[in-house]
Amino acid sequence: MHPYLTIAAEVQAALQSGQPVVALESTIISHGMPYPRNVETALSVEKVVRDQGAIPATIAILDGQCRVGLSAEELEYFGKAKDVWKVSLRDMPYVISQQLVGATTVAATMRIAAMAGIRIFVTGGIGGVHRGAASSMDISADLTEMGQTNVAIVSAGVKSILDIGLTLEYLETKGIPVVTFGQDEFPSFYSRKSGFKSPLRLDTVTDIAAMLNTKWQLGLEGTILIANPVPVTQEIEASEMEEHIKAALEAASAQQISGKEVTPFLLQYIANHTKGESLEANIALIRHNALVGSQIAVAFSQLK
Ligand code: PSU
Ligand code: MN
Repeated sequence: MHPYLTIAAEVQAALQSGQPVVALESTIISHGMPYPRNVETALSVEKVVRDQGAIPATIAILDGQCRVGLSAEELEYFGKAKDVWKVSLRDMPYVISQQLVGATTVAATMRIAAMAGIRIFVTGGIGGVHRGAASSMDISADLTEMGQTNVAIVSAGVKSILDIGLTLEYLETKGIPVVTFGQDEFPSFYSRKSGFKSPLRLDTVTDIAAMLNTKWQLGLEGTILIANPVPVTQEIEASEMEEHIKAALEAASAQQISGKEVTPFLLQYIANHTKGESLEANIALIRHNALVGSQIAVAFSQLK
């Protein structure tokens, strides 16, 4: 066993017996949503995973350990505590050696999931290439990690606080397949549309599981990004979101927000200025990703 890895007994048992396990991130809990909806969502997402016959494993950093599988009390703590670090790859050795509390981003979550032997990871939205990256060089470590770690990601596409076109280009450069589930257009988180055609499309979870198996058996390292569009009834028009995104970007620039604070700032600003509508859409799409991701995990476990 890895000296910095603690896997919950239930998750460990599932991994040993080849049962499907779904990894979940914690930045979304500590930095992505307000309390108490964040904790309610984390618990309900775990329930969706269980209802599909898979075991949920929420990942975070606690007491100098990478933790895989949290208790309800621990989820509550991550949702409530004010001093939780947002931990991407570069923060891991600091937060772990200093025994600080850390919520993991997509990049750190997938790395820890891989250490534990989990192959499927469900989240809301990934980080990517930011608008204005040509001068800011703000490109999320999620993207580089996705090029090298063999954990599939189910997300609702890429939030348009990012430059979606440049993010898709970067994914292509890194050799990362992008597959949209059930439609031709790549979705943009709150909206089923983005204005960009998805590089690939598959319509069944068994086809997605087969593609994952094929990629990794070929020795091609890295993720497959599975884009799962938000349910029609919860969708927010891209044009409506665009106003709020523009305002958020202007506020970030005026307040000189930089580095790891950029993404949480933009998310918070948009949540505050859309009167809860975006929060409801956010919760609905994560639950839907958990449903589809768990079905993929079940199909994948039956292949092996
Ligand atoms: N995008 C979202 N919601 C999120 C995040 C991104 O729509 O919660 C979080 C994820 O944890 C992601 C991280 O991994 O932000 C990316 O942060 P950065 O851009 O600083 O790499
Ligand atoms: Mn960044």
